[in-house]
Amino acid sequence: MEKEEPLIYINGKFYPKSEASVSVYDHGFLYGDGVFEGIRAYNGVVFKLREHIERLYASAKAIMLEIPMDKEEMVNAVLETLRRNKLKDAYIRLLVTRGVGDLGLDPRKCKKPNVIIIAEPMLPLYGKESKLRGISLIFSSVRRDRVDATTHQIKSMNYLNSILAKLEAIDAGADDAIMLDERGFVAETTATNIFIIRNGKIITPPTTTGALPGITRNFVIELAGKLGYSVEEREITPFEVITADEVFITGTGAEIVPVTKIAGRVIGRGTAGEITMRLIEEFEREKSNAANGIKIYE
Ligand code: PXG
Repeated sequence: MEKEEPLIYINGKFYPKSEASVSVYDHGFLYGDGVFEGIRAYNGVVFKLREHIERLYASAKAIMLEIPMDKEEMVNAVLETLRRNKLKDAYIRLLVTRGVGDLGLDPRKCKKPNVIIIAEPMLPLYGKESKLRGISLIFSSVRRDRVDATTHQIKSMNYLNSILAKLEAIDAGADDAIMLDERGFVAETTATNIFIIRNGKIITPPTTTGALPGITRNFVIELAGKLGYSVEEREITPFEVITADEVFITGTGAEIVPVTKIAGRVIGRGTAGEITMRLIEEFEREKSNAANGIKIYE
């Protein structure tokens, strides 16, 4: 028997993957004019779904895109997509594009945003062994977009800034890249937030560097508190990263991943650090806890 195709949500209807498409006149395609979320479900619980929906609507507000449904309807659309695909563990991509317009960039020509929800079984982003061995980063020469420009505080469909940095990382043979703000302070990586540990203190850059207010980042701050660590949000220099005892990154796809090499320098002892491991263990325990998300099936 052939494997069933995933069903994709587009504007309230479900289409098999091979038939799920949007117009080449959609300004999401023509201009990257839209917003998105990457979300995960663990064992029947959509992790921090309400927080993701809140951030989606905040991003939409920032680009003056009116989402044609309310937040509760959006929560239900995500849950329904997971049910239709009979998924308990999944990666969910939720997009709202400006919609179909003409070839000019005037958003007023786009009368109806497109709402798209894709849900698929999750493939681990960095693989299991990277959780123990750690990954390598470089410092990208591509600066994070300015907070008074196309800031990554908006989770928009324009990721060229990150992609340019990712290309640099690939070219250098590293797993990913740290992006600095225009002043030279550490912001985040191409698609994750970054934390460093120095003398038992956990530190992460503020979103004023242009870093996305990551949902995993917030959760890690919460978990650290439970484990008795406080997290300081302050500006971090490249020097402080290189000479840190431990470094790790956080994101929906990545979860928590130790960083053991940066720009050729070995971090700490070159393996996942002790506090990082404790946070990973706590994250593993908590990620499918119904208190941290919304149940798909009752
Ligand atoms: N910074 C940027 C620029 C991001 O795009 C994060 C940080 C981490 O945020 P969350 O809320 O996921 O903790 C992101 C996340 C993925 C994926 O599969 C994630 C993002 C974009 C594309 C894929 O993890 N954004």
